[in-house]
Amino acid sequence: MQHLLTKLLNKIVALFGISNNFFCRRQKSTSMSKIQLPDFKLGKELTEEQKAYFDKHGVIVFKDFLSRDTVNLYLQEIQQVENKLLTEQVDKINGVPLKFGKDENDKTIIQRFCFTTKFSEPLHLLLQDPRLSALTDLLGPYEGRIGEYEKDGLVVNNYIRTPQSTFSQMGWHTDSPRDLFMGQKIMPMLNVGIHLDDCPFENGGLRVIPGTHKQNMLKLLFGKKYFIDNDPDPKEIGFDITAGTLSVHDGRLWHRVQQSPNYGKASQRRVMYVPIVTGKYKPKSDTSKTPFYHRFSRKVHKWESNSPAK
Ligand SMILES: O=C(O)CCC(=O)C(=O)O
Ligand SMILES: [Fe+2]
Repeated sequence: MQHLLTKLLNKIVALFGISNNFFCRRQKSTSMSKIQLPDFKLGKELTEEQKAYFDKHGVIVFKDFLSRDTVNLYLQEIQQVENKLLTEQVDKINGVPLKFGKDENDKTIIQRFCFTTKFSEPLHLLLQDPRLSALTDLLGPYEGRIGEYEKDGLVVNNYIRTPQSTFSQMGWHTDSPRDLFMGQKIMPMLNVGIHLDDCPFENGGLRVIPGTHKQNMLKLLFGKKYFIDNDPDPKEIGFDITAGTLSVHDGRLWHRVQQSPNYGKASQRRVMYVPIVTGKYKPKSDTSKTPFYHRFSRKVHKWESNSPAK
């Protein structure tokens, strides 16, 4: 049986062209349920302790990456970009659909932006911060780069729980299979989150299962029902996030976003994400096609927004 499974796994690995030693390290069991975060600060170079922590858990959190003033500056920038995109009735950027919803005052809002740096010089400059370049070390031995023009570029997620919001949570997923939907082999990647609202654990937010970045390919693809499963996992952990915190998670890590128990402004959570990628440089442009998985995710969100759990 073990032999058969190994054969099957190897077939899948061969099919998707993934290097064996990348995915087949065994997942270590972990029973972290309480959040005990070391007080990491992000400098121009990572410390050995930070690297070891990330290697073990597949996630790391750095407090006070941005000051409150800088957070406010970026929030204003995002507001301006939103106004511009709404006025110009833009619904896709570089082939990637924007996600629209309504806030507590029934005003149309954009709940997921992508390639945001295209419209904002301060946000473009943010991605040149040497502290972000330092994070590429976490992708080692692969050579990483900040994906400003790749995948979805700098994403802004704006979660809010209102009757007509289309985006107040996100089901379990890893970020890896998106490569498969793009007809590419899975490459290692990191997702860097820059958090713009205070979000204590009790208000929902990011939940991850530490250590799952070392799971094998079968678990990565079939361990949970992608985006449909919103159920808490006994092994998941969450964080007390303050505005200006930076998080990094490995693209292979199982994660989700827990819905806030509050409604309206009190439920709002804005977070920017930028990928750290490796491999062939594949920038997107105005002529890029819409990836297939966006049609699927739209269906899930539509279904979610009509479900009684909201
Ligand atoms: O909003 C978050 O913290 C996570 C978002 C996420 O996992 C994603 O966009 O893939
Ligand atoms: Fe994700």
